[in-house]
Amino acid sequence: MKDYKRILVTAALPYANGPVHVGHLAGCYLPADIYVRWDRARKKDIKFIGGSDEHGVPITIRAMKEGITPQDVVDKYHAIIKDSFEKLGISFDVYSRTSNKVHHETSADFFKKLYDDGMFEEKETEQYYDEEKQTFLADRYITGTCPVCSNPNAYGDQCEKCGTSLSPEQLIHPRSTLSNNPPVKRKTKHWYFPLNEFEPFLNEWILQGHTEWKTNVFGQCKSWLTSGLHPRAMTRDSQWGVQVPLPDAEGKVLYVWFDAPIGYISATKELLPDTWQDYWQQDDTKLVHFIGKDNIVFHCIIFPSMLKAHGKYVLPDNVPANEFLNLEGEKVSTSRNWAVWLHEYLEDFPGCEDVLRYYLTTIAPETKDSDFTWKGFQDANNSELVSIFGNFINRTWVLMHKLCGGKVPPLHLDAMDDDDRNIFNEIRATKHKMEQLLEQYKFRDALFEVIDLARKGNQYMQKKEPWIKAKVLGDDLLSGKGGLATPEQVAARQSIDVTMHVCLQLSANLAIMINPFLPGTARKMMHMMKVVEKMLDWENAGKEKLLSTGYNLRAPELLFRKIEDAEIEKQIEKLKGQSPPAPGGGENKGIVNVSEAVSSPAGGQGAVKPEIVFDDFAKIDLRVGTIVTAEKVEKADKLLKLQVDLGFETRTIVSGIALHFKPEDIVGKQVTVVVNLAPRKMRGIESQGMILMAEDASGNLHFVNPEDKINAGAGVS
Ligand code: B3M
Ligand code: ZN
Repeated sequence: MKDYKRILVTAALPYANGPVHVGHLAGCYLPADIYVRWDRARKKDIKFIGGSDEHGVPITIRAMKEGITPQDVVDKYHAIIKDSFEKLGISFDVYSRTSNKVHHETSADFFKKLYDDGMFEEKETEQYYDEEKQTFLADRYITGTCPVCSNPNAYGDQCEKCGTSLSPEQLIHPRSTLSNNPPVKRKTKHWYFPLNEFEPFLNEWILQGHTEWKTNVFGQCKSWLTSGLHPRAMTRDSQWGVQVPLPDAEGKVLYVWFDAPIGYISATKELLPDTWQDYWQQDDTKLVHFIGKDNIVFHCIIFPSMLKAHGKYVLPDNVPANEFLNLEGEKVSTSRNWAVWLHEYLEDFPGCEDVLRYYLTTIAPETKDSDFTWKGFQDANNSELVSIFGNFINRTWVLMHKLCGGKVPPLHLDAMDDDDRNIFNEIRATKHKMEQLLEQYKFRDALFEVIDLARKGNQYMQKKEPWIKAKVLGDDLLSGKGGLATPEQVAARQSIDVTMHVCLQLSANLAIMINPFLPGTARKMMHMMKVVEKMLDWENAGKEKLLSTGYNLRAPELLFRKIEDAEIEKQIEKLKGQSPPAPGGGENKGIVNVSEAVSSPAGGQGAVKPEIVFDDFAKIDLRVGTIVTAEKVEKADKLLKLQVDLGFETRTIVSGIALHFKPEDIVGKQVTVVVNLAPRKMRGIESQGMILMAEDASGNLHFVNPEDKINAGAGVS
């Protein structure tokens, strides 16, 4: 691994045309913040860059609709977004905005440098124009009839009914969504960036040089590069944005995806006017972009090509993009208001900022889309934060006050047994595992390790039962009145001391380990321990003597409170009131159809099932897996129990194929698996997915698999 001197972390700049929701937080801000907090605790030279993306068509449209200026729109939402991030502890070193002067200058200069180097091709093309609104129309703002499926409301870039990607010219009877008039064609000139010329560089840099990138990111890059890149217009006709810095460019602005990533550079300049170049132009900087999956092409292909073309800049070391977070089984949709907005959450659950951070990290869509449910949120709080982590800390503090006079008791080495020593081993092992996971951007698993350690703390305390030992001593001896007379009393005293000492050192370690994830909780613990922030330095993790013997500790504070059913029901009601879950609503017929097709194959002779829309199909997550073990299920002649390696994890799948295959014949075979099917118990075994099979005319089953062996986990679409 390269030895970096400094780290620069960026998180995607959210569009300031609306507030941010839980999907944004889970997708990139939270993982970025955890990573940054961990690096700060490791004393790395690290800067965390963020800001609002304040240009682009959606902002001008919103302004037009509301009869206000684009500046009004972005002022309003920038403030709301910034406030939500601050309250949730997203610890940017700078949270800037692309309407700032420094950004306009920086991005105009960047464009000018590429222009002067002869990088752009100037081309005149015809584009749709709305005469009434006097504006060129972005593809999304033109609707018309889909040439493929005749849906009358297809967009200029895609038909949402049949999923076909379109260009506005393909629409039958196009209309402007702004005025509802048919648009006219107008000639317009733009500057094109020759992305195609960067293919050799990208092929080498990504496909050969960054095979360690997350599979979802690497896979998307590969597919873009395989399909071939084309020149892209880097300017637009608009009044809102960064003016194109050329004499003959009246009414032209930089394309929002040209200027937005440069926003990372301008924000760094704002933060470090004198030293920003160290972070952007020195080879020993590790640049990491945290983003959601819809931004992969911009951060892995387009922006790096721009940086390369410019010549002076470092390229990202990694782009750990997340997949999407759904809400109660449906895609988050801001236009349909199907979302949990952060500013509303903060109002509804004051003091529960860390609970949201916790739940979102445990369900982080790191390898595949995941689902936010209010019930899941409540469970994560009540049965993990309250019952495991909070419970351990609380018991430790209460008992320490009750049995040890509020002081850290001594550790009697001779009185220690394997259980006591084992806790220290567990602490060190957890630290080590966390480091490996965090280094690989596996935040969910790293957090699991912390909770697991707290769970072990509870088990340890339960086994040691210091409260039972206390009975041997009685109140007077416990409080130090009178000497310990019998060997039994001495042993009891020592056992209590050791247990509580171990639990306290474990608590201090837990504070360090939870800190990157739940900083508010770590602060409360610091207060209870009466320690300074320095104790939370990562180098202290794993140490056995963080709190000195005899040190007086404060009274316990409740770290987490229970979340009641009524609070959850209120949120679910609120969500229901916001919008119907999906166009057409209700059950997802697509999945039902597939599962029926597989469990009772039709052999190809059956009637074609009713039509589904692309969205239904897109919900099914299909992956290639490799069967690693196979065995018969007792008392079930048709079932085989399989372990299937899916790349990101190995799952147990029960499949009704035992009459067709011998277990030993199918180990090593590749199969296609529906990985997001709700788990189902069969003969007491939970089946976590379903294998696709094809049935031929004679009723024989065949696996559906790739022609050549490929990596487990590969997506099928
Ligand atoms: N504003 C898109 C988004 O919020 C865009 C990201 C810019 S990052 C430079 O998804
Ligand atoms: Zn269509």
